[in-house]
Amino acid sequence: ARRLSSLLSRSLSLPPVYASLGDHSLLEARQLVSEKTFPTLDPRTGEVIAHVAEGDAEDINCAVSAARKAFDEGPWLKMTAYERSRIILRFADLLEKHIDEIAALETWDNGKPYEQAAKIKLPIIVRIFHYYAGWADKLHGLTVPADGPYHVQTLHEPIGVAGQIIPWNFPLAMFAWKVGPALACGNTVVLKSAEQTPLTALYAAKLFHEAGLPPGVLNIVSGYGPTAGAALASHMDVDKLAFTGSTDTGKIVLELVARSNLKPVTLELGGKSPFIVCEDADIGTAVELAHFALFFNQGQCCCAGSRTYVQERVYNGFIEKAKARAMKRIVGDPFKKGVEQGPQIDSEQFEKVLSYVRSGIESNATLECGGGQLGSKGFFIQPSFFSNVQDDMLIAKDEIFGPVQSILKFKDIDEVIKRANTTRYGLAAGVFTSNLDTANTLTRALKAGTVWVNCFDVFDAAIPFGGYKMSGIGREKGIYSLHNYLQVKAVVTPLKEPAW
Ligand code: TXE
Repeated sequence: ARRLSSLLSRSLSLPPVYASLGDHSLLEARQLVSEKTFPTLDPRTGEVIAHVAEGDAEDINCAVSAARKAFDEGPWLKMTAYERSRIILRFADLLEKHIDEIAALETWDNGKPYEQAAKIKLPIIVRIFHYYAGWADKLHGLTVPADGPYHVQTLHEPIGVAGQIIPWNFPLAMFAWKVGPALACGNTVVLKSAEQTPLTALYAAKLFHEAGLPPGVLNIVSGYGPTAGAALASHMDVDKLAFTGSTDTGKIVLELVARSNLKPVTLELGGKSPFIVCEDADIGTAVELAHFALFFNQGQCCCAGSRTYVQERVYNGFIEKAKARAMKRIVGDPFKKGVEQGPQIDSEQFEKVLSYVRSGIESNATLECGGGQLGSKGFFIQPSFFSNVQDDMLIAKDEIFGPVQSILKFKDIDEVIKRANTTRYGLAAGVFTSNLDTANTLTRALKAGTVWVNCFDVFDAAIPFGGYKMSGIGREKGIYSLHNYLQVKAVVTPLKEPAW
């Protein structure tokens, strides 16, 4: 309690629009622009944690000009890549040192279980920054064997000012996936956090400042999508935009980009990922991982395994075990030890999830357990479980983004491939089988950016992540994300003497 109350006072004193102090300080700029604030709520109770200053279009302008100045005038780009790498490493070390506080802040603002945040999520985030720090001094172009007497080389250059818009389901992980590669490649950043979860990005920016990041290199704007987010997406002086959020908002962002300066865009959007359990799978493991694939993070995962397809011979046994597992799920205060599931993020998401439960019941799927609010305070939902789900039901087509598992029956592999691919999404898929040929057939046939075989939600800094179809454009993490933040310049020089 003592630690939390000290955190509270510190979070209240965090600057609303944070840039490193110095010549380009946005702290001064902010006095001139938006003086509005918005509350960020504790999803356990719906009560206000803190009032955070609300950045709007003018604040975005200030942040972009600070980032532009830092990019054009240095010292960020004038540093050696090794020096930039050292700053990112120092930040990662500070993050590691403050894991307990940051995990507490993340739980408080977002509702995810503290144990999961501190022991699993934060160490992965630290690892992401270590990974990208390692890349900073290894980004080089090629020499190209072109026809004719020319020396041809490619230079890999940072793009410039990167605009980044992130969601609330994994606030600091999304910060890491975006800020890590952008800084490693030498860009400067303006990041708009989600209005539901502004706190950890501000805290992280403070640690970046402590790590020695020069003024103006990383600018965090807390604020709403249609104001601050839209201003960032349509800004003429932003050179690249990365967005994670809903498919509908992704379309709006793409339109704003098209109407402004055609900055390159990466989008990481929604999903309705199939989780396929074949009759020869280890059913015990499949039950546990299907449960994890759907319920992890309160079901608020873009890659949640939200269509569990089970082969008919093992269907009844699977239902029995999976239902028992869902009923055993421990839901409660996410700060309590052993709690597996906290509250949904806010009342809007809470209502959305419950309306999908009603839709499942109305369309005659069988609600095996759950289906309602848990307790009377905050946004807690009972782990909910539907059997007899058909492909054309809304609960099998839309992204519910909550703790609602849907089980569908299938006969054979060809059929399940067709059904699994009949969706506008293509983010991820899970395949459970002990037969290598079946695994190979499925992994090649499924239209998804990630296929996990006999495992799920394995996130590693080096593994690329992104979607087919309406789940997005481009890939984040791994070497693939570096391409998002680099320009390739071809340099062609005549050779006096032919080289041959
Ligand atoms: O998302 P939005 P919301 C899905 C999930 C969820 C639904 C709605 O199904 O139920 O989206 O959630 C910013 N211009 N995902 O409404 O609107 C916004 O401020 C520029 C999946 O929270 O997409 C926030 O920072 N930006 C997803 C970010 O976009 C705008 C994670 C995401 O908000 C904007 C979250 C605008 N006009 C929700 N409007 C995933 N892929 O993991 C909003 N934003």
